Amino acid sequence: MKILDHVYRRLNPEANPASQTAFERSAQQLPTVWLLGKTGAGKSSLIRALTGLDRVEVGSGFRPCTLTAEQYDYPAQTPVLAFMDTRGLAEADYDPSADIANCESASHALLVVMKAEDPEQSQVLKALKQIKRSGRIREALLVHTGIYQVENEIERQRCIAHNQQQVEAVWGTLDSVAVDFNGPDGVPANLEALKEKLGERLPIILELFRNQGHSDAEERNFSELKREVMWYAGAAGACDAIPAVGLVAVPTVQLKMLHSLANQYGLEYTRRLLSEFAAAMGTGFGVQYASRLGLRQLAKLIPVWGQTVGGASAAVASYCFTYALGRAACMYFYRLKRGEPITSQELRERFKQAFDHIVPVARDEKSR
Ligand SMILES: Nc1nc2c(ncn2[C@@H]2O[C@H](COP(=O)(O)OP(=O)(O)OP(=O)(O)O)[C@@H](O)[C@H]2O)c(=O)[nH]1
Ligand SMILES: [Mg+2]
Repeated sequence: MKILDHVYRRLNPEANPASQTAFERSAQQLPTVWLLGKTGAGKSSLIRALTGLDRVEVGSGFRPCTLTAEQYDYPAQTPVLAFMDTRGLAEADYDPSADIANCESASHALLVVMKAEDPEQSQVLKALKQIKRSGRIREALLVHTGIYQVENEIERQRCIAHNQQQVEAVWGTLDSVAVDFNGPDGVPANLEALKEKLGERLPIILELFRNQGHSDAEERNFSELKREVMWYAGAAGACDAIPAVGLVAVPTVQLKMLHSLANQYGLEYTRRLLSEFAAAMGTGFGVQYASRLGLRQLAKLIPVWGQTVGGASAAVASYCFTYALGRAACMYFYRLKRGEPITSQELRERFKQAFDHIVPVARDEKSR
């Protein structure tokens, strides 16, 4: 019995516009890093330091999001995260309400970016006051940039403390991190601390940008594809928010993902390949999957592996399921390509591990 295969076989991804809607919906609700800071504060430098990409690569042709901000999607082709870069701050009458509204539809973190050497922050403080008053943005972090541009250490600490006080006078106590994107000897300083603090607010940051050691070649291979798998997972999670398409769209998204992954492992994507993967995942897997799918209750898939992700929404379950399926598929394709055997148990363990691993990110993504 290869029910997973049967489910997929009935679907033709090319002929199914539902999944297109899901990708669009997902792209509109990306977790968002909101950068608030004066011209020259280091907002673009921060995006570059995190992503390791230059401005163009982060998101060529930024998406217009509000009148006063530019949005860069990351990665550009398979976006899972957005950076909203304020540009209206230079205007004396910057009104952050449109930017606040933009952040409300997605999980987000507000980063207040200030050059340590620059005490003139009146526009930023004015905007912060309004944001505070709105009561809608809670997750915030103050980033002191260019700290080594102030050479004297005592002076440096004084500058940082001054900006910190100015901000706290408006916002209240606020966590902060002091960095330099071009520190001593041209090496960035405190980038890891920035990632950790940002990751506390948006778990996806750690998933995307933390330096992760890979124990073997298979994991390294997957890490190259992880962002793409997350992109498909995001689309699958978005399906549930679109009435009447979730049932068809979720497996369609997964099918597209398997197709793309197989190709990237140098395998020809055929029905047979799919059947064999489904068989390798194991009969129980397929049966559970198909029956639950019929109920449109993907969330109920979770107890299949004996876990309790209390209160997980269908969107979270679809996200995690798709991610874990992609992870397991990569392992399968890797072994297949090398002519090495793989057991159902190995695959399922990989699936379960990936599922558990991605829950915090899925919650973050789908917490609105
Ligand atoms: N040494 C040092 N230079 C920095 C740092 N951050 C930014 N800069 C420099 O400051 C200048 C402005 O930085 P950007 O990142 O472009 O600033 P921005 O906030 O994006 O500015 P706008 O796009 O004009 O709003 C650039 O020349 C950067 O190289 C830092 O941490 N250390
Ligand atoms: Mg910039």
